[in-house]
Amino acid sequence: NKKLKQMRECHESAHMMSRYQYVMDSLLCKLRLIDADLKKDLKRPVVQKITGRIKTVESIRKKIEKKGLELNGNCVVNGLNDIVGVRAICFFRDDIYRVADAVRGQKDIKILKEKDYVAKPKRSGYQSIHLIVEVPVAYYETVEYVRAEIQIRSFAMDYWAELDYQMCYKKNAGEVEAIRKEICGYSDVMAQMDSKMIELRKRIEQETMKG
Ligand code: 0O2
Repeated sequence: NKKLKQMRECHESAHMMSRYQYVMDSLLCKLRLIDADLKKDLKRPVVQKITGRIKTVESIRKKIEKKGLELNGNCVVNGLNDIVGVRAICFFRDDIYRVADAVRGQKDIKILKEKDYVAKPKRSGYQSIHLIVEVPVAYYETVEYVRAEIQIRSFAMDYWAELDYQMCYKKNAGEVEAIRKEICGYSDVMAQMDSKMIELRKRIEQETMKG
């Protein structure tokens, strides 16, 4: 319809795209700096991978329909916070909280909302920390604030989420019900694995301290 056509034109305009690109790049840089600092402090690798994406118009359209969201006059979708999304994947589960703390400590970005799906996984079994942030984009005389989502998760949680995404996440209810149930159980297996790996790392740290 007319509104969606308008949104498509607006989303894909050079102005919007460069704004989203800027926000994504600055968040990626931030995460790289945070990783470098943590690595230096902890004297071991912390972040395994950092990625980012800008949501496609097709994906925005689907989310608008699914959630019944409204477009406002400036083609901003009210309630859609993740057009820009970045992700930090950590080797160990306890490090995701260190990365989240470091993000909270950044002076130039504002945290609007936090979701801890690690402490309380989603019904699907999905685990991750999500921080909804607002990033300033400065122009000559004005500053615009753009929302973005930072997902922080462990290597094991990421492995689970990527496969769940491929096999279940956006499928219709009923279509993959049995698979969904089974994969949900493996989310616990990932959590156990994460705990075990922390135990092993701590044993090595103790040995190193003794020696
Ligand atoms: P895509 O394709 O990754 O962009 P809310 O804030 O509660 O109003 P929202 O934004 O759906 O609603 O928040 P939520 O539930 O925290 O999920 C945001 C993103 O987390 C999703 O984005 C997925 O990337 C990921 N996610 C959430 N639940 C699951 C899950 O069960 N399995 C997997 N694999 N990923 C999940 P999008 O826009 O849905 O998709």
